[in-house]
This record gives sequence, structure tokens and C-alpha cells, in this order.
Amino acid sequence: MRETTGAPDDARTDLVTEARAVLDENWLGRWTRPSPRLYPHQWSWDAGFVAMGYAWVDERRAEEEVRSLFRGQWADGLVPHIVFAEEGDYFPGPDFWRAERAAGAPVRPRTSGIVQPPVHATAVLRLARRRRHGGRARAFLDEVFPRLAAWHAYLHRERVRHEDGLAEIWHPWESGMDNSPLWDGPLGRLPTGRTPAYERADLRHADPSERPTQAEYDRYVDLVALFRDLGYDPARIREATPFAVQDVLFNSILVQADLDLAAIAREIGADPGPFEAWARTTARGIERKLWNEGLGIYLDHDVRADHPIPVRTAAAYAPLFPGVPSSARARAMAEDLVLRMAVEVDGGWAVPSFGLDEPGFLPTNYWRGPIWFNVNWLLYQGLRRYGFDTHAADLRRGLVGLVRRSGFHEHYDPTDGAGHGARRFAWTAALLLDLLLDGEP
Ligand code: 2M8
Repeated sequence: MRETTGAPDDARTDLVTEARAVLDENWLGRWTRPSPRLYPHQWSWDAGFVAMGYAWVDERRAEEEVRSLFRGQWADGLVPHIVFAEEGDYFPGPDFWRAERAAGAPVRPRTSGIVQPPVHATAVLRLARRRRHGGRARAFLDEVFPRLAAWHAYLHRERVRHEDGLAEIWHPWESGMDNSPLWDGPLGRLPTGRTPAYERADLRHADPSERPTQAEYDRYVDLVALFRDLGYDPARIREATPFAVQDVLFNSILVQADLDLAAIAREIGADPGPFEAWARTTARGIERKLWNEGLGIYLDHDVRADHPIPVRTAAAYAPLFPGVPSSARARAMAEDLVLRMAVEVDGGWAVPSFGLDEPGFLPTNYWRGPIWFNVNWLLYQGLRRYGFDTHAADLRRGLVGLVRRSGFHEHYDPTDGAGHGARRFAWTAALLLDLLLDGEP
């Protein structure tokens, strides 16, 4: 293996060992919690990222992580954003969601009733490609393929309202970027004063200045209560939800996952055609509807207001990940990303969730400024896919540098590289393993 971080070999070995220790601390026997206190359950896209890390160091855990998540899958294919542990100090917990009363939801394990970005087929394909034991790899693909196919069918059937092939999210939590400034407009239109009484658990385990505001949380809870009252019926929610957004990040991840599901189908002798067709349609939708020529980035579309959300976040560059833009456009976007968004870290750079010059940028508040590992990992994969190797190498150096300097945090302050949010955070460890062990661009 080539040395790629500019650090001595033993320094990298230490990071790999430490990353594995973080995953070990969060492994609960069948799945991995995102972090020790703040997040005591299994989250959907966390599970996908975590499986990508385990793929390098513990294939059985990678499989078990995915299998555990899909134990929470609903009959209509929905993969819930949380699969609840038997206990855990978290709000909203299973007694608030009451998802098991919905048609087709499992009684055990208990789950939430919304989704997160579908990184799972991508994780499964990456695992399959790293497997040393061909026979077992094939058995696992056979096992999960129908589950993945049902999940993607749910998204393309229930979440795509228009001819444009773009999936909708109905809750900020479905984006994974909970309090991103992207949602200020759509959330601002929600009626207030109807929130049921509740007590936040996150503030017991985190610095309140790093978490969403009370007003934001009230809106999150309002939407959950609405969906619960609608029996989590997608047809009724589609009609009634005041929050409906065609999100760039979600749809970019979906296109890649459709392509990866097609590759899985080919591996096991199934028909890749339907998945390729979905990928094409959604990619076309991103290109035609979400590209904004004036700003030179892709913008989310607010379905209820029927207008683009003119906010530049790291996610605006996510279509690089599945290779949606032409190479000329991708080159311009990559230059723009470096010039406009990137911050220097340890001889490289990284991308904050929200630009430092944007009004409302907050360096340590969750998705309103901090650097997040998963979004940066997606951008890194995008830069590599287009062959922008110098940029990719610099981004990789910045990300590794952040962890070396500050440890395995949930997110990092782009003004000084300090770690914030939960400590010993699982996807930071898992994706660092992937960056270190996958070799140099
Ligand atoms: C955060 O979201 C949850 C709600 O789903 C929360 O704040 O309690 C987000 O960062 C999300 O992307 C992530 O999957 C989750 C667990 O790490 O935490």
C-alpha cells in the first residue's frame, strides 16, 4: 500500500487502529450506533456509511449492519430513517412515532416512519467489490437484492410525483442535513402553535448552541405528528404535507444507488434494466430542473411554492457524485467548489456545509456551517470519478488532517478545524477508513 497522507506509515496505522476502536465502541452486537450518547439507535444512512468502512476491516459486520437495518423495512419497501433499539434516551422515540400502527410497518423492531438518503445499494456494491470470498459475497447479494429493489421501488413509486423523475423529501430529517439553511424557506411557511408537548433529549447530551433551535424542533415534531395522524400513508402525505422538496443531495445519491443496484443485478444474473432506467430518468430531472445557470450550481426545488431554493450549500455540488454533469460543467463546478466553498486544512482543504461568507453561517451549529465527513466523502468520490485527482488528493489530505488534529467528531469548525458535536462518531471513523485504505486518487 502506498503512503498517501504525507504522514509516516505508523501515524496512518495509528489512525486506522483508532478508527476501528471508534467503530468497536459503537458496535452493539448487530448494528452500530452513530455515537455513544446522542444517538442510541440505528440510523439509515449512517448504517450505509458505516458498512462502507467495515467493508475494509470486518466484512461480517458490514453485512450484519445492512441486514439489521433492513429488518426494519416496511412492506411497501420504505426503509425507515431510524430502527429503534429496545431502549435509549432519544426524542422522538418509538412511543411518539407509533409507526407500528401503520399498515405494513414491522411490530418489532420498532421504527420511525420517514426515510433518509438511499446510500445502501452503494454500500452493498462497495462491500461486494472488496470481498475476498466470492461465494459468500454472492450469497449476500442474493439475500439483499430483493430488499434493495423494494426500497428503490418505494422511492420511485411514492416519492416521485412528477414526470421529472425527482424524488421528494417530506421532512428536513429525510435530507440528513436537518437544520440546513435550505429548509428555512419551506419550514418558515408551516403553521405554528400546534406542537404537542414534548421534551427534547438531544439537549441533555449535546451543547445546545450546536443543535437546531426550539422553533426548528417544533416544526420537525409537527411534521412527524402530521404523518402519524395520516397513518404514514404515502398517498395521503403526498397530498397533505406542507413540506415537499426535490433535494439535490437526496436525488444525487439515488441516481448513484440506482446505478449500483443495476450493477448488483448484473452480478447475480437479474435484469439491470429497470434500475438503469430509473437512474437515467432521475439524472435527467436533476440536469433539467435543478441546474441553475446563473449561480452555476444545482438548487433544491420547493415543490409547494414551486420555485428553486436559491441557497448555496455543499450539497449543491452533489451531482458530481453520480456523474450527472458533463465533464466541462463538472470542471467548472470543481473550480467553483475550491474557490467559493473550500477552507484550507493541513495542506489540503475541506468543504463546510454552508459557505463562510453566507449570511447566517454558524461555524459550530450542526448543518449551518460545520464540515461533515459524509458530504465531503461524496464530493471526493465525485472529483475522483471525473479524474480531478489533484483536487481529490487535496480534499483527502484535508479530511485526514481534520481527524488527525481533532479526533473522530460528528462535525468540525471550518474556521479552526476543532471538533464539535458528538465525539467518537461512527461514520467519521468508517469513512476515514475508506479514505485511508482505498489508496491515493
Ligand atoms: C442527525 O439527525 C437526527 C434526526 O434524524 C437527530 O438530529 O437526532 C443528522 O445529522 C442525520 O444526518 C444523522 O443521520 C443522524 C444520526 O447521526 O443525526
